[in-house]
Amino acid sequence: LLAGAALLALSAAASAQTVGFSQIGSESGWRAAETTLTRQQAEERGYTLQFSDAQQRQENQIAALRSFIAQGVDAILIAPVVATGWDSVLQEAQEAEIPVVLLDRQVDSSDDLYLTAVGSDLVHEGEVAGEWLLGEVGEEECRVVELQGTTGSSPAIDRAQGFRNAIEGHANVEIVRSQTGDFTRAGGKSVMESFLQAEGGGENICALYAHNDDMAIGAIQAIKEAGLAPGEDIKIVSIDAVPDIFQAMAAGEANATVELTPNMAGPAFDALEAYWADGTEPEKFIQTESRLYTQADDPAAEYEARKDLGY
Ligand code: GYE
Repeated sequence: LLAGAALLALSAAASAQTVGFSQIGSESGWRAAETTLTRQQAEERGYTLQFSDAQQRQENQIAALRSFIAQGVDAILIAPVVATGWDSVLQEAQEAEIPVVLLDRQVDSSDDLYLTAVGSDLVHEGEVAGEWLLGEVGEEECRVVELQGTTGSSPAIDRAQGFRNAIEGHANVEIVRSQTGDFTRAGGKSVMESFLQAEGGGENICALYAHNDDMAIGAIQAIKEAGLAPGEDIKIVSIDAVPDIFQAMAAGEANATVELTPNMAGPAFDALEAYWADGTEPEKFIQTESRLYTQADDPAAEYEARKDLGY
C-alpha cells in the first residue's frame, strides 16, 4: 500500500511539470503546426504549458523568459527569432537552474547555456535544395532569385550558405537577386514582384529558391500575376513541406521541397523527462530528418497526409 502511494505521488510529480514556451510568432504554416504539436505533446504528457507569442520580436522573447524564470517553471522551450543577443537571459535561466531547450533555430551563445537544441541541419537543407536544382538544369545557364528568411535568424543564414555550398563551382548557376521575405507569404509575394520587375518581367529568371514554402507560395501568386507559369517558366524549390506546397506541386506550380518536421517538442520533452528523472544530459543537438520531395513523389497524397496536422 505504501509503495503504491509513493508511486502515485511520484507520477503526480512527473506529470505536474510546468513548461514555458516562447514561440516566435505565426509567420508561416510550419510555425503554426509546430505550435499546435507542442500544445498537443504537452497535453498528452500532462504538463502545464505557459505559451507566449513574441510576434517576431526578440525583446518580447527575452521578457517572456524572464517571466518564466520569475514563475519558477520546470523548463523553458524557446524558438529564438534571431541568433545573437541571448547570453544574459540564458545565464539568468541557468542561475535559476531551469533547463532551456532550443527549438528549430540556433543561437550564437555557448552551448553550456542551454540543455539541448532540437532542429534540422539547416545548412544541409540549403545544400539539398541547391543539389536538386543542379540536377534539374544540368549544363544549362540558370539565373536564380532567392527569397531569404528573417534577417539574422539561423535558418536564413544557414539555408543561404547551404545553397551556395551546393552551387559553388557550377558557373552556369548563379544567384542574381537575393532579399528577405521574412518567412511570410506576403513578404514572398511582394519581394518576388520586385524581382520580376527588376528582371524585365522575369523571362530570364530560371529558378526561385525560397527559404520556406510560405514565401514560395506568395511568389507563385506574383509569378502568375506576371503572366508566367510557376513550376515551368520558373522552377521553384523551397523548404518545410507544408500541405499547401504539396497542393502547388500537384498542380505543377512548384517543383520541390525539403521536409522539416513540426514535431520538435516530442524529442525536446523526451530529453527533459530524462533530465528531470535523474539529471541525464542529452547531446547538445538532437537532429531531425530532412528529406526532399519532388513532383514525382505523389504530392496529392502528401497533401492529404498532412492537411489535418494543424497547419
Ligand atoms: O522553416 C520557417 C519558419 O525556424 C526552421 O521558421 C524554422 C523556420 C521554418 O517560420 O517556415
